[in-house]
Amino acid sequence: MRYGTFDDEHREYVITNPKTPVKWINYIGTLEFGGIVDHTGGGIVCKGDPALNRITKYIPQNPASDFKGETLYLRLHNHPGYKVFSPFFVPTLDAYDKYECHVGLSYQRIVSEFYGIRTQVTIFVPLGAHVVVRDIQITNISPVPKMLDVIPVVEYSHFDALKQLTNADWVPQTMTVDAVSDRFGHVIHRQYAFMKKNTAINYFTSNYTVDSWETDRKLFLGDNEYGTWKDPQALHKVRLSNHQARRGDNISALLHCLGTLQPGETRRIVTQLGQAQNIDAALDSIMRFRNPSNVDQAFDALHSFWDGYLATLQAQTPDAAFNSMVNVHNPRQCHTTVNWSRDLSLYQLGFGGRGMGFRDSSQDIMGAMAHMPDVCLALLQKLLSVQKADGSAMHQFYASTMEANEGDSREKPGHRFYGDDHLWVVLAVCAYLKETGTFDLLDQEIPYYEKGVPLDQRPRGTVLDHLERALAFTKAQRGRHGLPLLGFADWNDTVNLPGKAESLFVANQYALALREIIALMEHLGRNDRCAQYQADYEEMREAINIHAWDGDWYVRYFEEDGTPLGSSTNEHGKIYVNSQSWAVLSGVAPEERAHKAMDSVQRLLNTRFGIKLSWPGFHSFDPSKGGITTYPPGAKENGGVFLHTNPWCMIAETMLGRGDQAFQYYQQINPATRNDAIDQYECEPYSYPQNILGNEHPQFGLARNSWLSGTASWTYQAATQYILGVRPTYKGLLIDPCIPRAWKDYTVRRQFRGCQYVVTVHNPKGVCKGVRTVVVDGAALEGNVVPVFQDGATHTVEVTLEA
Ligand code: IFM
Repeated sequence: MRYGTFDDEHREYVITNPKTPVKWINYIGTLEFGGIVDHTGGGIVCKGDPALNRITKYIPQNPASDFKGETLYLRLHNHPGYKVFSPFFVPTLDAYDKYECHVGLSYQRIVSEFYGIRTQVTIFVPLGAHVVVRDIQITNISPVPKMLDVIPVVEYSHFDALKQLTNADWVPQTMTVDAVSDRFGHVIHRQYAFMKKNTAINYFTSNYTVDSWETDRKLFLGDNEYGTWKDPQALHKVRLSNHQARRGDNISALLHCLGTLQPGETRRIVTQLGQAQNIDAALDSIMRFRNPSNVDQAFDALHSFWDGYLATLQAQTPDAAFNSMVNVHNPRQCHTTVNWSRDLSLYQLGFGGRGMGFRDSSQDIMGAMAHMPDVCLALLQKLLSVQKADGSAMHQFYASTMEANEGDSREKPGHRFYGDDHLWVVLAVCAYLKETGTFDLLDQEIPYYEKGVPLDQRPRGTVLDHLERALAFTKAQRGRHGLPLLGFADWNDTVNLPGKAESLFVANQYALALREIIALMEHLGRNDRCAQYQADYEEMREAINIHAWDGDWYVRYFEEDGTPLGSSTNEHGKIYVNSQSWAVLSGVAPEERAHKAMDSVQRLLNTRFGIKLSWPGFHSFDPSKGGITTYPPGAKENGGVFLHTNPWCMIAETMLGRGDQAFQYYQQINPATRNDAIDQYECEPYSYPQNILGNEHPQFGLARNSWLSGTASWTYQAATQYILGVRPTYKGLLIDPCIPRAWKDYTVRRQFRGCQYVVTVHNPKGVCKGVRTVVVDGAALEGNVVPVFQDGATHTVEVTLEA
């Protein structure tokens, strides 16, 4: 426990040593208003769009010891002079007696003790509000009276986050802060960029008397900015300058003089950093959160939101780390990915390059839909609206404008599509229908995307039409073996083969999408549509098995001339994991090949930090292969442990009945089990990262790009639907566990279509898979699909396994 521990009772991770190997972050609010807060109190805040409406300036590449975005200083009157320190450790780096950062569900609470002063700061965005509240409680825990001042500080970004970094004249010329007093005498800083003055202002205020304030960084740090954030010179003067910045690097620093705190005495100050059209528009909100009891209520409401969100599924298994992830941190990360897609993290910096990814968000939805179906439906509808009339999809879009683009495929003439994007939405819609049973969605009309054409003039189609066009697009785009074309890339963005290369990932994904549509049509009694799709499925299965079986595994790609990639005949990239796992997921691999392929994954790709994406890595740049060869061997897609692919192997193993193997794959990427190697791993132990360096790299085991990864959704699906085996179907809740033999029993409480199912699984014979009996509310059930009850009641489901 070098840096912290899980506190499952409070659904927190508690960091107890601030010198983590990299900043460990948490999310507050949503994309509508919110951002990230690191474990030393720094934060990126934005409203609606981190690229075009950013509020705080946070430059992640600067050293961990630096001030970033927001902080808090305290100063003790030492007579003469002051002892200035930050209860967040950064940026003053004083020795602490206690430091805890409670990484909570949409809140960060930093509790520290320095110089006999205990400070607790709770940082959150109240539900639906456009303000970050910092609830600061300061207690004198020493035996003597202490005279104390409190100075919260924010540094603003230009609203255009990229401009802030690329133009050091225009940006500071436009930035302004002025100070106003409301009718209660409270100071409010109004910060804006000149051109936005009449449409949006940022404000910073508190509920305590402000002695004096500063808005210009240069004056705050002092000495022509040769002063530092570690020891700002302004804080050694009795008062701040009350200067209203008309240009420059804008900050808000508010000096509150608390006077003398007697031993045991506590004071509470609430700061607010918000955005509104003007101060008048913000006043109601400002007044509301000036009142600490409203802050308490808002915090309780946030708690209740998470109670509801997490109540959708709670499991008790014999494995504590599994329980911790499945009950709290994994579904929480799914919520985060639905909100932020791949836009804003400490690694994906929200400067406008990405926005919402079509394939990413389609998959994110699949992890969170049981917990927040309405939010997921709204996102699904947005995704369908950036699908094109030919069935393919735009690669990414910006949620604030709904403007979409083709991603990197724009760069290659003749490749203006990704082989996989559109097929993800087929899987997402089918998953949504299984979860909610709202089949009328299929008849809803949604426009197809056409750049430059007004929304009401775009061609439209029903959701079912969208799905069918997606399948038709892939069917029409096939290469020399009858396998789907890769386009610019498939799920693996970095293999960019010229010409009409074929993708085995897309082939299997297409086959799985066909299976899903067939099951849907059967369920709806539209058997007329099934025969053709069944024939398409058989055709694809045959093509894959005839052309792509390499002897011990499936190849991954065919170049235009028919040369395989991902074959034992290749020098680099002999085997890729996705063509193995997906051949099982799609049902394409016959049993013997399925076992062989997954055994090859185990033998050639597995490491103690997870399964590698491919092996061996490329050793030098080769433009004919694409982005994969820009990484050294073992990094990212070039043979790294690309975590997103691991849950697909877990699912494949459960489909083969190999529960021990599935669970081993689960455990070896569970960040909650990383304490043994945390200095090697470096990232947060409470969220899945995107990538870990593979064993061809000298820094094997180093994780990066935490939080915004498809790993969250798929690991959650693998754990809940395939290992615990509680899986929504059109007809009801399928119970089909595949667990480690050692698990004797476990319970899952699952809300599904308005009812609560309490599923208890008994495993008296120590098997991995095989349901012998299911008893629902005391009566034996035929089969293992628990029907949909319409009564809103709680139903008990007793399951016994036997091979
Ligand atoms: O699948 C992609 C994802 O869409 C973005 N990050 C990288 C993944 C693998 O290339």
